[in-house]
Amino acid sequence: MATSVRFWKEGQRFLPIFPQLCVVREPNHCKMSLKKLCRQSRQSHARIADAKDGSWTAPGKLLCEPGRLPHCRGSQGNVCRPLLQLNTTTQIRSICTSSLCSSQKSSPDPRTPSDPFQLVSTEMSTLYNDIRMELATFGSVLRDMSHYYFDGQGKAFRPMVVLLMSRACNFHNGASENGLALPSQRRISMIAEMIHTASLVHDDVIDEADTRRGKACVSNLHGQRKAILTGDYILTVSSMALASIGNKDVVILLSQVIEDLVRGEFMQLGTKEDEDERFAHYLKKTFKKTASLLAHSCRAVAVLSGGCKEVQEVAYQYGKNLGIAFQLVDDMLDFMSTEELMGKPTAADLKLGLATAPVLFASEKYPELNAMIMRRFSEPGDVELAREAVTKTESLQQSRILAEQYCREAVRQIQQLAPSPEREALVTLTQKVLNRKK
Ligand code: GRG
Repeated sequence: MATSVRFWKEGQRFLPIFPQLCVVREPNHCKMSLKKLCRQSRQSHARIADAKDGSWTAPGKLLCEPGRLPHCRGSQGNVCRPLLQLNTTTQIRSICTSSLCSSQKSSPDPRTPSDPFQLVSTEMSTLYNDIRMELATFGSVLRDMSHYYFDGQGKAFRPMVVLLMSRACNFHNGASENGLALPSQRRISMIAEMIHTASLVHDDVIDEADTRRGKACVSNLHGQRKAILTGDYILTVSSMALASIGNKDVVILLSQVIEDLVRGEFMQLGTKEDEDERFAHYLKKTFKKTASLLAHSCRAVAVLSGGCKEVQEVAYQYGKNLGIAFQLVDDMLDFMSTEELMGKPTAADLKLGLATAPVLFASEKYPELNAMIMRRFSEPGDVELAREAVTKTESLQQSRILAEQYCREAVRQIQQLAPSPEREALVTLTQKVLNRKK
């Protein structure tokens, strides 16, 4: 294994990868092998988990166990303690452990399942129908085109996260009497799926894709011009649904997502000349293209639950870290999975000129990849050589370790909320993201 992962060195290259490390700049981390760091941290994490183990105080009490947020009083937010800060080497190492489950010591409610899909299945069952009703229009072509992807064939990952987060925050804040998401929060889950779908429609135009979810994509069936308008239409209807919630803060949060999506797509069109800046550029792009939607939607439902700033931040950080992990796994699957499983061509990123995490890791060992990255794998043989380099190195494992780091941070964040089946489901979801095959 290429044990010495160079981005551990001080400076531009590693700080944005593990933002938590920014607070310390511990010189001993320089050039420390990822394996060694993970081994050491596993031990220290076990100690931290032991120390943090304790019972959750009943709703209404302001004090809670170390590392967990007290309940918020409405949206004033002045009773919450600041989030646990990562200030020491031990704490930093604690987020680098390999076992996600080890941090789940505050026992989940054993009576209720923490299966993410099952928990919100009732609320999800009518989601696509409700979205199709929003998109109802007199023009039958536009209606059919905009309904095309709301057929229950997608993973519906984003609405599921949003609904679970809504319920976890509501429980923490005592904001819902029936344990379900509030109507406004459910609307955010619909809006998140609509924004996601609009971006897929546009993405397929930009990438000149043929298939998506195992069927011909909209632009393939109806041409690029109508596909662009369909994406615009879905986006517009989602914006109207957003405005109808009547909360200015939430409108600002979800509008930021749209800006991020466009900026992220723009960033993907360019390549950083400076090798040291490439990983940071890739992760920033990943946040904007994929994680921003989850992060801001999660914050929006925390706002709607009356969560104080700290709870909002927990929700945002969970969505952000889970979203980055989701994209890292997506980028790995592009090298590992099959078209049949994914419902879209694999090995596609290199052909589109994109250098994702596996290639960036492989370039540590094969510096000749850097020239190919710069010319976006445009010369004959580039794609094949890059694929070979990824196979020959441990770059896929390194990408997975990175995804695990983000999932671990997502878990650490969400565990600051009061324990509930939904909170446990959000923890379970991090493992599902890591182990997904499509
Ligand atoms: C129109 C809002 C808007 C944006 C235009 C084209 C563009 C700017 C952004 C592209 C964003 C994009 C497509 C990011 C990819 C995110 C991603 C990993 C998609 C795959 O998500 P899955 O696997 O898909 O959840 P399913 O099919 O299950 O929904």
